[in-house]
Amino acid sequence: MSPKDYSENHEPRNQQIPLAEKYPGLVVLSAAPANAQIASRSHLEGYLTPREDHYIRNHHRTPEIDESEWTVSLTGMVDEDVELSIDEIKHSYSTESVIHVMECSGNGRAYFTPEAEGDQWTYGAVGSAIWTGTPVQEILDEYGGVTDDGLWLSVMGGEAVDDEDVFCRSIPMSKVIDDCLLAYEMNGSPMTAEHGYPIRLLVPGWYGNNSVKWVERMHVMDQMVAGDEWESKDGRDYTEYQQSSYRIIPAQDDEPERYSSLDVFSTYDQMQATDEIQNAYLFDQLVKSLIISPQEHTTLTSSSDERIEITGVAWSGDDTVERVEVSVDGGDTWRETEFVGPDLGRHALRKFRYNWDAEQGEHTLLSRATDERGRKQPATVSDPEAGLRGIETEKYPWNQNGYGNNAYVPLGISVTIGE
Ligand SMILES: Nc1nc2c(c(=O)[nH]1)N[C@H]1C(S)=C(S)[C@@H](COP(=O)(O)O)O[C@H]1N2
Ligand SMILES: [Mo]
Repeated sequence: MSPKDYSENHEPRNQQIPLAEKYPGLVVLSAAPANAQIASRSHLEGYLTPREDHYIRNHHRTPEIDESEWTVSLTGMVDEDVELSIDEIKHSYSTESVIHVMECSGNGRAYFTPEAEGDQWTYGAVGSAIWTGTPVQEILDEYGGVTDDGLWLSVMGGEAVDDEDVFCRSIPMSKVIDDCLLAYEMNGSPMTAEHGYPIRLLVPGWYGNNSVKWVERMHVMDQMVAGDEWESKDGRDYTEYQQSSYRIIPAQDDEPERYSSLDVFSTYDQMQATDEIQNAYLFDQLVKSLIISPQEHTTLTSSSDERIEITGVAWSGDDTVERVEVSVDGGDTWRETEFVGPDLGRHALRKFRYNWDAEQGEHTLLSRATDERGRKQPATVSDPEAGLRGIETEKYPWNQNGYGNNAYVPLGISVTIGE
């Protein structure tokens, strides 16, 4: 018997293995397309979520790709169109790594009443990984890509078959230049097929829907994908996931207006600037936190010299987490927590701790994070009738597709302190 070759070019063709077997730490919401979330908050305890425990969110089938045959084309406002091999992307440019907490914009959809359409993710469509790849800027520079502010890079996934909508996202050029990678490794290993093997876009700090997997083409444009040309290019729609999905659409709205360009990129700001943009796009992540310990529904004992430690994690988008408070009385009063452990950068997890001198009885524990611009998690999700477009008076706006929910009350836990 010859030894097995585990080199990176031999990513096993193991898609015959059922999803639940390949990812035992995940709860499968749907097997085809693959959608699965973390089974427990404790998966977020480390600074990195193991590759097999990182949530999966796919719209189409997972493609089986041979990396030696795959290419990424670069087209649009460039000197000349080119096709890049994975080998060139990996070896002809510098290599950078970034720790990024990636959250699906549908995370927390399960807490909408009435129910919003789509898979009912609770808190588990979030994971932290160190992503390694090539800065997109270097590739654009090499081939004369125009990188002025106001331009867009539309990045297209290669997994759609027949007349399926192409998973395509237009990313503002300023964000591409500052932060984006064409990533080929996750936590130091090649990505699994489900996470985008052999190549994906990585947009640090932004909702997962921006980090296009199985990248097949990058197109430099002076607008986002919008309009007839992109709605029926070669018989397929490239605009669905930019212009129709991944928008904040309150109950009273029909189809959202399709903008060809924007100059406000913060999701939060778009949600507030209701005169300019009626239906925000899901770009950077809203600030959020989760208590990890103690666990839900536990009975604990407390004595005067041994306090109970409340720990958890917080993350945000392009603005760092500045502060996390906890409440042990369901939100009546709040206490300041301290950050513990290293600050691994603005796109990484922040861990917090509070030593609780607990009294006997039943307690509802909540955590609430604030980012450096003073934006706090709201308490609950609004009723659809409220018609909100942005966060107002402690309410997260109910929206048709259940996106972006960062309200803290549904994430709370209850514990009992015994003698
Ligand atoms: N090509 C392509 N890229 C994609 C998707 C997809 O369906 N197709 N899903 C997106 C969404 S909605 C999310 S949240 C992330 C999930 O990445 P993960 O499965 O590695 O966690 O991938 C994004 N990139
Ligand atoms: Mo997502």
